[in-house]
Amino acid sequence: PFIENVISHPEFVSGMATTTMIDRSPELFQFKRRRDRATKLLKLLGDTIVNGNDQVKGREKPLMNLPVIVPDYDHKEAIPKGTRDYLLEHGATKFAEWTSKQKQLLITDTTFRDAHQSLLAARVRTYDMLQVADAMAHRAPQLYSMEMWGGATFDTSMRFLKEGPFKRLRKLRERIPNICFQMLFRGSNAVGYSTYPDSVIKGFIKHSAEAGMDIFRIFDSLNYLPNLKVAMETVAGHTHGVCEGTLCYTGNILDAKRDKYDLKYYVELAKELEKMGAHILAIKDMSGLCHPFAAEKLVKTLKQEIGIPVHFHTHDSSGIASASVLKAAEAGVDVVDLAISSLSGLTAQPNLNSIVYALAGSPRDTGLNQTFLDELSIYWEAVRQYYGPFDTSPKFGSAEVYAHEMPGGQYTNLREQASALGLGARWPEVVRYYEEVNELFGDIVKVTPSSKVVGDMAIYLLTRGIEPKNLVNLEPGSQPFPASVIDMLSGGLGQPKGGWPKKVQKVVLGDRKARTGRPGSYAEKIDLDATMKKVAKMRGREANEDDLYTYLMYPDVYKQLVEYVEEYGHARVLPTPAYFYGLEPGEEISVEIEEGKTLFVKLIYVGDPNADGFRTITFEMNGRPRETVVRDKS
Ligand code: 3PY
Ligand code: ZN
Repeated sequence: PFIENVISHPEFVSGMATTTMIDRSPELFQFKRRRDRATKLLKLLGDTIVNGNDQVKGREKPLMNLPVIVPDYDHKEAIPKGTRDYLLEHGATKFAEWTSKQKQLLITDTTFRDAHQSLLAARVRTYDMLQVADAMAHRAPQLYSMEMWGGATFDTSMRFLKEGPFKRLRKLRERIPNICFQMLFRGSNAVGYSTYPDSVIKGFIKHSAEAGMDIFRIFDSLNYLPNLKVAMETVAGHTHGVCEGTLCYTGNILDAKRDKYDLKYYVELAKELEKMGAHILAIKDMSGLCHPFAAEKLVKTLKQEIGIPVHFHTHDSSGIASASVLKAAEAGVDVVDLAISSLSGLTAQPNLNSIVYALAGSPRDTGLNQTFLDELSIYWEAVRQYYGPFDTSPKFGSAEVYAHEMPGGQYTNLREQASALGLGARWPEVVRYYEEVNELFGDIVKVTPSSKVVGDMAIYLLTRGIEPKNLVNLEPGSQPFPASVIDMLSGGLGQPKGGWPKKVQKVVLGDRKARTGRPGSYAEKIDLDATMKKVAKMRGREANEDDLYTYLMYPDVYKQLVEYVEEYGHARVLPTPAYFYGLEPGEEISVEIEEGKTLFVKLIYVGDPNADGFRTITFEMNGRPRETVVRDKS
């Protein structure tokens, strides 16, 4: 039973309490922890009510008028078996063979990762995913996988949502044990933007697999294969997981004038990836440049040239990517990535629900439950309203993407970054600079992190009024170019096809030397045990591998998160409207601060600031009045 405090402890009540009673009664500390949690929660809510959440400050509060209807499922039914059960039973090689043999078009749902990364600047919170997790496990066991981790979400979940990324993985895994989870892994850049030493890459992958990850889509932002080797070997050799070797698609294989990235280039890459041990080949069309006829040709050719299944990933920036998916399906692609209707299209993946409908009754019928998918769409449509301030994708599909080639996942983020720098009104110029910087760099594959470097340089040149075409006339080494640009042109991300343009490299690097080897081979070594101790010291408790690898990816962001949690507790327990926008007087929410322990919190009154600028905020918590004092920073 829950023991309220020392004086209600049975031993105390019996009059037999001794001085060791407190030591022998850990439940008393549990109470203290709960009280701490409740106090911190009120502080967080109070601070949000008075000062606003930094993420949405100064932006209009969105209309949140649609009811949130969480799809139901049969609570008495056992969770049906899914792809993960097959994988765990038969292993990755057999899993890939099974994939190849399926007649139906297999589907990866990207709603929990790429879709919101690409439409809502990666801001969707774990809370909103967990609400539908049980229903997904029960009613969508036919899904091939759910992409729900990696890419930019590892960083943004901490930085902007104040959540631990491993917590997301673990919580979802608990609720969805049957469908394969999939992540996007940036080769030797892991889930960061620079090169990590091999030991970190290996450790991160093994640990993620233990935490519940199944399918690892491993790519390199320049298609520089040596960067993929360590990650691919670790997945295939040291985990239960599936190694998805990835080629990043750029250019246009049907345009004879753009011959840097032609069909032959991709076939060679695919064959290499197969030789390197990929269980599956992914075509990663991160910008949505693989138009329907290119998709048809590419898939048909790859299916003839390699023996492993092919998984097609694209973005709908052009507005015609669902045609690419259907052409790929006709050409025999095994798996495709799609997103639930209300989080699909534009810079995200094409519409899952509509493709499922279109294929119903055809030889490639997906077997998915249309009714459930449509219920999910209604749920996400309502939840999407909460994220209004980040919902900045273009309003229509546009052929301009074929010119600027910006990845879907970068579009909303770069737009956010440009606005933050006061360049919001100059967005068309940002786009033009982006395109010209790509040419300056020799027409490279653009995907994180290389795409971020192009974006950084575009913004740098634009803010300084330097036209990209004039860059080669600058004095070498005379400009404080962004560190990311200097790093990339010195070989820090690896080598692009054909190497870096010499003149540009000279201007950017000045006297610095460029390297041409595999960056991971000269990345500074990291002592994992010593780092673990350092993290434990920072936390004042024993550290675990979730802590270690989160810290290794983003040391500063992790440290800020730890400090935040010490002050405010776990923000992830708050419903999303309360997290971003606080509460209105009279508004009540329920918050599960820990499994089975729910608080009902109602805002009663926000006091005027006192002489020192502090406001007292009165809440009602489980029916009792509680106050918190917050400094008004305005
Ligand atoms: C990422 O690396 O975050 C991407 O989504 C690349 O497309
Ligand atoms: Zn993508």
